[in-house]
Amino acid sequence: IKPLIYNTAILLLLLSPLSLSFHIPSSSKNLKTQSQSSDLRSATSDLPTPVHDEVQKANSFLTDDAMERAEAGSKEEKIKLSKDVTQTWTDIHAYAAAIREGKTSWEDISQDDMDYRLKWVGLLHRRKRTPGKFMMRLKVPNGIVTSSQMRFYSKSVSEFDEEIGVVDITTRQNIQLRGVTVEAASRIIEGLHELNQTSFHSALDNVRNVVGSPLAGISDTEVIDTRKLCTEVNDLIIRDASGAFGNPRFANLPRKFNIAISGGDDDFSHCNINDLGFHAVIAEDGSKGFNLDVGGYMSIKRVAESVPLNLWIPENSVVKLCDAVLTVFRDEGERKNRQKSRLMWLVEQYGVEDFTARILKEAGEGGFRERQPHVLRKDYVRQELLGVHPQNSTHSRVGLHIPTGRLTRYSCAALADLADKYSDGEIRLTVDQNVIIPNVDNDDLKQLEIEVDAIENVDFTAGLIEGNVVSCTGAQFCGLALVETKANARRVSKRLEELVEVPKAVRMHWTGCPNSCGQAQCGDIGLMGAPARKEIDGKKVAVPGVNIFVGGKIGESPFLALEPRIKGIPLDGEEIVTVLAELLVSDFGGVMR
Ligand code: SRM
Ligand code: SF4
Repeated sequence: IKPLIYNTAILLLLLSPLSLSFHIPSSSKNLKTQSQSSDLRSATSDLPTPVHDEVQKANSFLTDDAMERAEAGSKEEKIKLSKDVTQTWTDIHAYAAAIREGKTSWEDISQDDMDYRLKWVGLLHRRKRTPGKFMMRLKVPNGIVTSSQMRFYSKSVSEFDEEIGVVDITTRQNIQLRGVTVEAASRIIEGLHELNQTSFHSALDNVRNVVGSPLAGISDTEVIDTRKLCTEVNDLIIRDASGAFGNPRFANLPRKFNIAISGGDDDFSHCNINDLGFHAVIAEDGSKGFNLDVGGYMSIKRVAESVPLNLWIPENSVVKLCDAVLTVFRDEGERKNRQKSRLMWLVEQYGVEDFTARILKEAGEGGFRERQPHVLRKDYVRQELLGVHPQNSTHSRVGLHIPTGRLTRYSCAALADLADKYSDGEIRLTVDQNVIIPNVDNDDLKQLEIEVDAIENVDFTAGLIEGNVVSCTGAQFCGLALVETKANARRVSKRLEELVEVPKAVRMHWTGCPNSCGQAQCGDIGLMGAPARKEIDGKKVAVPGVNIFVGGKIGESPFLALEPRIKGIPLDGEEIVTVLAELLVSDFGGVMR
């Protein structure tokens, strides 16, 4: 009887226009929408099979306690409760169909769907900067992309205006497509699914892209190859019990959640700023596994470095452990004050020891042990990612610089061609927003260099300053930005490269606001959007500026520069260049050219 009831319920739900959240205000434009409700029904009548049926809604996984707290929780919690977020996959098809048939426009879609719930399928409405257009955030576990996927990104954004139809590599080794319309969104996601990739679970209160080592499987010093693990953890998050994309179990978390898996001594994944950071360590008896750090995060109100647990996890229990932590976080995490919803707050509420006991209870048997000693080998030097590096006696990996991670439709297509020709179709992304072409035959390196030189926005070689810039999205697309970042980062680093010679790489991290998506506190130099004042015509006026952080460290001895050393430097003009040039000389051994 039960399946019959549920199936009937689904049918009714699908046929009901009420499941769609078009908002019905009183302007004449929207009166059009009301009069079109029957049209809308016909537009929705041939909807695709929804990903989930009634028993599998995200909210049905909340415990009674979590549900009560969500009901009394933040406005975001209420939006997630008022319509299950898993419904958005069905909704986006219906909205697209209705718009394509000229029956409505994106402006008639409720703001709760447009600006919030649709994030569950990876669609972030850029209302402030490009109204009606989305950024679509994908999932790229371990940052590994195939040439077919890269070509698909190019094709997908090619139907949008050239200026906004671009592709970004993110600081989580991930891809974002821009300029996406409602009409195109569901089609693009279906195309991704055909290529075994998704945008689901990438942007709402979900687990973000699982970051791994960009040198997995191609580094002599690696302890554990992170590729399989990142895929397995990603599958835990994004796939339901049948293996389909979209997992209601973890679709309504209290907040975003970051997981990083480091396969060796370089910690390319930045474990210290992730909610879960797995450090590969060989146990005293020779078995492979990970020490676990928890609670790292950055936000406007608080930047917290992760804390170590007295816990070592065998390689084959990582998924189990992630499952346990996510379950505890989903059921017990804060749902009222979003500034206190990140995992660290729950860890602190328990205390580190009790938190460890709680997640172990949830996980059950898994061969877990006490944290294992890890001593950095004496000859340790962090491996370089950019440039040509031997992989074995016949092949090399080639790290290409992508200025501020921004790719055009043409550069994506060209990268796909390069990968097909030189690396069996494989492209790797890094958290520094660059790419690695692995497995290149040494005999082909010269030809590869010639071909890369012909591609816009892709550099075979880059300066020690320009090549090490990281930048968040900034004001071009991000509504939270205080300043433009990517264009400023490129202009300023080019000038600095001309002015100062530095003895080694200087990592400059640009971030448009204190959310620190560009991880300013990790940079050798971090630049964070902030108010500044400048004298214009004898008067001090407010202009966009930056606060400057100095001394962040990544890798095996990470350090977050929590307080800015210099504040309020205007971004336009030369002052920012002068200030940074002085810093390069005073702190980084730079010499003026
Ligand atoms: Fe972020 C919000 C972009 C990595 C901390 N981040 C946003 C939004 C979604 C805000 C918005 O709606 O506009 C930005 C979208 C702009 C756009 O159009 O691209 C945005 N964050 C990014 C990306 C694209 C920056 C980049 O150019 O690479 C990165 C996407 C990563 C990914 O693939 O998923 C990105 N964001 C980060 C990181 C770095 C990291 O994960 O290593 C952080 C700090 C680490 C962390 O999360 O703890 C970060 N983003 C935030 C926060 C502060 C979180 C908090 O707990 O308060 C916000 C604000 C929020 O979530 O409410 C935010
Ligand atoms: Fe936007 Fe601020 Fe994140 Fe930059 S740091 S992408 S400006 S939210």
